[in-house]
Amino acid sequence: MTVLVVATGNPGKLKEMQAYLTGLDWELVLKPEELEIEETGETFAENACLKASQIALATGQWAIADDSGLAVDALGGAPGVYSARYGKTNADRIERLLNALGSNPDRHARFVCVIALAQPNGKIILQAEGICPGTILHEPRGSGGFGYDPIFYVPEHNQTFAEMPPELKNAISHRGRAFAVLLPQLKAFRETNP
Ligand code: ITT
Repeated sequence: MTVLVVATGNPGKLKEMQAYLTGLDWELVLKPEELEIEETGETFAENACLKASQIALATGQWAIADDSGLAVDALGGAPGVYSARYGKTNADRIERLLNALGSNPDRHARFVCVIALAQPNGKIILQAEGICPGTILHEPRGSGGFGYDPIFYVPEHNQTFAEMPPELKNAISHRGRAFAVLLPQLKAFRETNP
């Protein structure tokens, strides 16, 4: 089986990415911990490609990377690509976001995810984007998931991402939607390039 390096250092993301990739004909391996790629891009797509490409080159293996974040309308799309750098811990990031929004009645937001797949020479061969709209609550709710999940509410399901069973979050999330686009392409690619 061909090795595929899952190029993330975020344990929450890793768990979700593994759920989408398990059962495919790839041997999943973790990114070496010391390999940290600086995210210098200005878009999710640039950063996803950068991470996949650099990790593929550094390991000499296929690599798959996710760049994602939360874009809040009333904050002009912030924290966006800076979602991971918005605070030191998940609690800090949530607190900063809630303070920035204050009592603003416009709570519209969306999670965005771009997944990129690089071959061992660093060339990106597949890319897919997923978006999940929702709103930002005034207080955290739920204990599942990771990151901003406790304040991200999905009206259709009357739950935050952190209140949902993992299978539901995985089915409707930005990451789920990106993988729903990427997986058929990946399977087709494997069939034509065994
Ligand atoms: P890697 O680059 O190593 O994958 P990272 O956490 O630095 O890990 P990003 O730069 O893509 O990854 O930042 C994404 C941030 O957006 C992440 O740290 C969370 O704070 C937030 N985020 C992304 N997807 C999320 C989700 O499904 N639920 C909650 N927060 C999420």
